[in-house]
Amino acid sequence: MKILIPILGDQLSLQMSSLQGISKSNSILLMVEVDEEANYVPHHKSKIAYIFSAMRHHAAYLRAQGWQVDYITYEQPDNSGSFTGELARAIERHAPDQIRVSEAGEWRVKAMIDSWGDRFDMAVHILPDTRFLASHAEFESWATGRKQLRMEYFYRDMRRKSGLLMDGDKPVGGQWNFDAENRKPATRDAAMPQPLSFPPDAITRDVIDIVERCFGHHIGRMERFGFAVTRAEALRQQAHFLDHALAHFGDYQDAMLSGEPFLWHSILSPYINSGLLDPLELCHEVEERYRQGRAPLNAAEGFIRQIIGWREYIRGIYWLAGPDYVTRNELGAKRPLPDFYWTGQTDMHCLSETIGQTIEFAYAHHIQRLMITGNFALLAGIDPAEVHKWYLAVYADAYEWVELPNSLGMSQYADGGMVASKPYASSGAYINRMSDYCRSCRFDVKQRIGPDACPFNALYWDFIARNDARLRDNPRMAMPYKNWDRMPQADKAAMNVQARKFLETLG
Ligand code: FAD
Ligand code: DLZ
Ligand code: SF4
Repeated sequence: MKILIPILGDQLSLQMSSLQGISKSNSILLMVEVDEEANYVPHHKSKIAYIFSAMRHHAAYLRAQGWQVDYITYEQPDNSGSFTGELARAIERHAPDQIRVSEAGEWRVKAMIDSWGDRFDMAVHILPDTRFLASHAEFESWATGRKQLRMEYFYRDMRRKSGLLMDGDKPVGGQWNFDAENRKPATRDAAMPQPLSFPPDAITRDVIDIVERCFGHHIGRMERFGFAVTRAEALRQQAHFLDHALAHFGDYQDAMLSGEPFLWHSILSPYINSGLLDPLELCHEVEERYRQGRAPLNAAEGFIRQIIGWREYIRGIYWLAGPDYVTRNELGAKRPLPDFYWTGQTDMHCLSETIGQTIEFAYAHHIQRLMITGNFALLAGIDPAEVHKWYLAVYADAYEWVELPNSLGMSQYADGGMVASKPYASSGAYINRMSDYCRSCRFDVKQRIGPDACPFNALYWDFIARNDARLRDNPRMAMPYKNWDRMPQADKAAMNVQARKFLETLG
């Protein structure tokens, strides 16, 4: 019995379900660099280079472990450009009896894999992706019958299930969530950690050349490409984070500083999502640091919540919501994405800083994504489908299952509150409190009206006013509407004019 096993670009782990319980001598692993995947959105150049290089290194690693790997490079002359086309060619080459594959991470590729059985008239075994704590069935059964889905309650179940930070059946420290301690603004500090940067080896340099040649028009710079491209390198970044950043991860999780893209974040998401790192193994390491007294509880709990809480919850929502989720637009936002999202060229310093580092590193941390680029798009009424495609393109960690509920749901409220209990909308005051951006901005964060007024201020009140019918009844929006109702009519009108004038400048 000969088995052909496609390994997708985000399945770079020896633990994949497709590799368990079969003989290496009867199996051929198929890995393909294809145009369809590289171009379904205009991915950041570093993202493509990272994935191709990590795939090439993983193929070498698999071979060293005794697997037979058939690897098709992007520039191979007969490369058909699609998963299905490459599978067809591989079937001709190897004449397998069976195809075996771990399930895809998104609806688009799932539909493709679901069609293979008929198309190739062959048994196709699709196995669950066991890199997650909750299966699809478990998430569905958790969600069934609940009036509102909230991450916090799901997270508590995941704590119980994994045993992470538990004392028997009680949470360590007597509390499930220490988020209230995790909102400190940061000051620049000589001891601030920087993530490791891995100099490109010959494989990565080749891939960077290909990307420059074939995707030169895509967003991004690769001069400072420093991603880990093997599991061994990713484990070094993991250890570096645990040793140098975890202890302050909680305190400064929401902070932003000019010229400091990484702060105390882990910079591990590309590796976790593509399979080089195991999320649960990482969480156990984090707990271990806490138990050894090397990281405080607010940091360890905060980090573990991001992984077994938010990451798992977001995946659950993606599959629960179905393939039409991508079309949701609860607030009816229609404006096109401003060009500066692709160039970083805007006078608004918070945006130029966040987008600038995105272009440079294919990275921005959560609060930058949520409260700078996301918040601006929400306030300005940008079409959520365009916002989604931007996030999917520009970040090295972006795969639809994790990006879409975060962008369309959490940040744009386009799902009407499935992910977030209220819109993450804020004026300039929040940005000023959590960052030093406003100090270097040509706009004045304290002003609401006039040529120097921070655009976020009038846009915020314009957002509140134009979504009155949709949001006023949300109990978590009671305060903004109370303040809006108290505002003198003349101020409301001036704010509206200010917002309109600004929006006209977006084109
Ligand atoms: P850290 O701050 O160190 O957090 C640790 C880990 O927790 C991350 O590596 C990640 O695996 C996980 N995590 C944290 N928050 C989330 C979350 N909300 N959803 C899922 N996992 C989370 N994350 C992605 O992995 N891919 C995306 O495409 C993506 N798109 C996003 C789009 C928007 C609009 C927003 C608001 C968030 C998005 N996130 C996405 C979540 C989060 O911003 C990133 O996971 C995080 O910034 C990655 O950087 P880090 O590894 O340094 O994370
Ligand atoms: C994101 C991406 C890119 C840019 N290129 C490839 C590729 O050439 N080959 C591949 O197998 N995977 C690639 N990926 C990741 C896939 O898009 C991802 O594995 C699927 O979307 C899984 O759902
Ligand atoms: Fe951003 Fe407004 Fe602050 Fe400028 S003043 S950095 S636009 S929040």
